[in-house]
Amino acid sequence: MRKKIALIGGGQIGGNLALLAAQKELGDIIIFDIPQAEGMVKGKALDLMQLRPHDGYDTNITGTSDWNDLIDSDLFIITAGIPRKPGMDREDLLEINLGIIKNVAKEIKEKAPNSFVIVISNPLDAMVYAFYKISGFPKNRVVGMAGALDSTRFRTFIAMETGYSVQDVTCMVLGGHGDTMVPISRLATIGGVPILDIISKDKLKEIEDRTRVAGGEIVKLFGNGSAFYAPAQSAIEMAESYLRDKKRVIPCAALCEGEFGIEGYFIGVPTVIGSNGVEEILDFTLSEKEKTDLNNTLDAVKKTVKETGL
Ligand code: A3D
Repeated sequence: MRKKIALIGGGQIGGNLALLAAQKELGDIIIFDIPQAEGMVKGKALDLMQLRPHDGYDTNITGTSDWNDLIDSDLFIITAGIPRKPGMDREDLLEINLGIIKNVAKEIKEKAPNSFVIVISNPLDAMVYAFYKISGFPKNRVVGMAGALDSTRFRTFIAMETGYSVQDVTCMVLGGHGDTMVPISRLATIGGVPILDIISKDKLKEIEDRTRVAGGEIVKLFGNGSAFYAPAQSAIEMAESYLRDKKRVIPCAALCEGEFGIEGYFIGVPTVIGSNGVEEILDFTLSEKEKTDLNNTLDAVKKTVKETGL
């Protein structure tokens, strides 16, 4: 039987999630949005159904604003909420998106208590925490998408700078999904060759700085709304690893209980995702500077989480 994939929020990211999930035949897809946007998600679903003959995939895609259509879904990806506008930081979205996440968590707990949930709505580290607290789901079934995107941005900028294939650039970005995120440049390689043997320290610093504000760079260019293609694909990699038990190692916002010395917060760490959801966090020894940076980003996450009042 095909898996049932529920996309909560059918806006920019939600629409692209549906396209990518369909093209990968991850399961049947339901795009959910508020009643005022029901026509929009039904229209997107129908448009995507009509794309299927080109690619030859047989998944079903539907749109709805009725939670009853989501009963027993296997996987939820949540983008419900508002995105940033120029001049806003992610924390400015807290009040509105928290109200939405609280409601979504209650519904998912009732309609699909055994599902796996990927949260994308911002401010990410606080929204995934709020979902976890309100749903009461076990920690292996709640995760936030951020590090996958931040790392892919870091990889992209390294590939753009060097001209080498982006496929061969490996590196990770840990910490909160904000300007305090921590690119772990020490471990970055291109085809296994340490990055600092290829580009200068100064250049690398420039790339790290650009990575930290990469989301804002796109918000400024758009003028209205935030990035959606790369965020959607980042979440799909996580979803695919869960649905196909791939056990990929992806930086994700997972609940730390002692890993990296962090207790009780969701924050970006290297996470193994398989059919049991978040199966493991790969803890490793950080340099003194990385430890300081991670504590700094943790402080930022704690501050936003505190504002949720949860
Ligand atoms: P957008 O295109 O506005 O789509 C959001 C959708 O959510 C809209 O269609 C709304 O109608 C819908 N919505 C609002 N309230 C509800 C509700 N109660 N139930 C269901 N749907 C609802 O935004 P987007 O897709 O560009 O971004 C979605 C979210 O992702 C925003 O909060 C962004 O800030 C966030 N985002 C996160 C990242 C990360 O890396 C974590 C990256 C990019 C965007």
